[in-house]
Amino acid sequence: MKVLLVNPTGSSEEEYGAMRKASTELPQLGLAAIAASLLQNNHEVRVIDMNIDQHSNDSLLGHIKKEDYDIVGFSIYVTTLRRALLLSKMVKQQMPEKTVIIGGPHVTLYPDDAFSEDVDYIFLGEADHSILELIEYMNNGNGEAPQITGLLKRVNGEFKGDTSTNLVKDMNVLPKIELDKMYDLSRFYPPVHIRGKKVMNVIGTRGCPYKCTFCAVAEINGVKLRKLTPENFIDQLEYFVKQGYDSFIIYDDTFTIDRKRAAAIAKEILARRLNIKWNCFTRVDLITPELLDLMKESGCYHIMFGCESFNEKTVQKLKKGFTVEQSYKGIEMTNKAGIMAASSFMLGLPGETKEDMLHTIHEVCRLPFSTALFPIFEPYKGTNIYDDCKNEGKWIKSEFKNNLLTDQEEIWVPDTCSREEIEELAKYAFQSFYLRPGYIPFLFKLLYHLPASRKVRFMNAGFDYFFLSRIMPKKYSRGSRYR
Ligand code: B12
Ligand code: SF4
Repeated sequence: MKVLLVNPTGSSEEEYGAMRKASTELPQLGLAAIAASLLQNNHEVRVIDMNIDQHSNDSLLGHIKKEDYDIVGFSIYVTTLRRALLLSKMVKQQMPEKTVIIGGPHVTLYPDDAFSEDVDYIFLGEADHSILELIEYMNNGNGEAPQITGLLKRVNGEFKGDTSTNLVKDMNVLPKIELDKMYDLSRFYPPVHIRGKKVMNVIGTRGCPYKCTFCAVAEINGVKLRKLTPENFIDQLEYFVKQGYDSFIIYDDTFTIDRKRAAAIAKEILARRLNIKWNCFTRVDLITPELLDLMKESGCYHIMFGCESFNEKTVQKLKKGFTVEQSYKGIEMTNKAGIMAASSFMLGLPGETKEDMLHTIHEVCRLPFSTALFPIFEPYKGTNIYDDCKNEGKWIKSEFKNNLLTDQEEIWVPDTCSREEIEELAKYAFQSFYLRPGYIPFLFKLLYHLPASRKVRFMNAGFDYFFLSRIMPKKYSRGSRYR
């Protein structure tokens, strides 16, 4: 079969607005995993990232016609749902014989959002194996509803099949993801602040046992942690090192969740003399000084935490499973180990007053963070907090949007303050953090390690964001990801 897999992102401008020069585009690993399974089984596959490959909706349609794919698949995040459904409609209108399939985190949580006459199959959960089962089913004559875990088929206008979420039992049996066989890797670009000349993203675990109320990972990838062995994980890194990559973003939700494994990975990086730089995401309560030292020695220079707030009642309400005190300690420990600490802080959470948010912002500015993000909270369907939001705020029509690409007109606002106030606080937080004199040493450190081309991008992005977006707010809007 000839299969096209599409990441239907908007352009950098749509998604990042004034921050587009600081934008990131790295290979989407979900599609890459499916492509790897297909390639291993001798199917023809092409993966398109609409932003990177610079495809408009029409040019994508032209490409599908020209290449005559049998199956066209779209990966859906909450932000890309609307575009994926529009593209499905365009495909079906012009080429009804094509099989349109849909999968990804958002439809795993909310399959009904993709119940459309333009979609033939919906995959719930991880499709590494089930994509092959679908092809076998299609080759075998396409009966009523397939008996494949997590696969729904449109039959007479209704979706039928198995509604459970498909989770791969053992990541180690999956084929190696040879990204260079699927994408033109030279066209991707990493976040501006990442060290190293050539940067690649990798993932070595799936699932998370924690129950943070705003997060959907447990729903999407399950509560059971599945992991590549340190050897298999390092093989993945080494594959790229041999191609000249010297820097990695490890996208595991919580890299140090298994501290023994994290230490084994660091040791293996040193043993194989990979000489790389890397950064990861983890929790403040899952690090120790010894582990951090080892990570630093093996090239880790930056860790992204999710402290979320410096108000104890909020952190407990979010069921983060740690205390504010542990956040303070974790940040101190990370800095002591010589690793830069970054964190995200959501503004406009249910129950948080303006004073609570100001307290968090002032604490963030006081502490040694190299990067701080202040996204405006949005309740996503499928998370526990979504229910809290019904009692502690309301959805209103507003000139502010949730996500540019979802076209969702209503936004959620807490009872405690207005959206205008939260927008103001978000601006205030960014300015207070990045434009204070105390940030200068961090800025120099960040810039010092960047290759020249990215230094220019970094400075450009800052200028657009802090200056041009103020004097020309229409032209330099903040985009869907940095609202
Ligand atoms: C890495 C990551 C990113 C990276 C992606 C970059 C990249 N190039 O990889 C970045 C930082 C850019 C990002 C951005 C965003 N992300 Co994000 N991200 C993740 C993260 C941590 C890992 C995703 C991943 O690579 N998983 C590993 C792969 C193998 O799994 P997968 O992608 O789920 O793919 C499997 C299945 O879903 C399925 N599948 C996927 N696509 C398709 C397509 C077809 C046709 C089929 C059949 C199957 C299928 O099969 C795959 C293989 O098993 C997840 C958390 C998580 N653990 O899922 C959040 C997560 C997916 N992100 C999330 C969100 C909300 C966002 C943003 C909207 C945040 C924001 N406001 O800016 C943006 C949206 C980006 C966009 N363009 O749409 C949410 C999604 C919730 C939702 N309802 O959609 C998650 C679940 C985190 C959370 N807090 O709950 N993200
Ligand atoms: S926020 Fe992180 S630790 Fe919490 S459930 Fe999500 S992935 Fe797990």
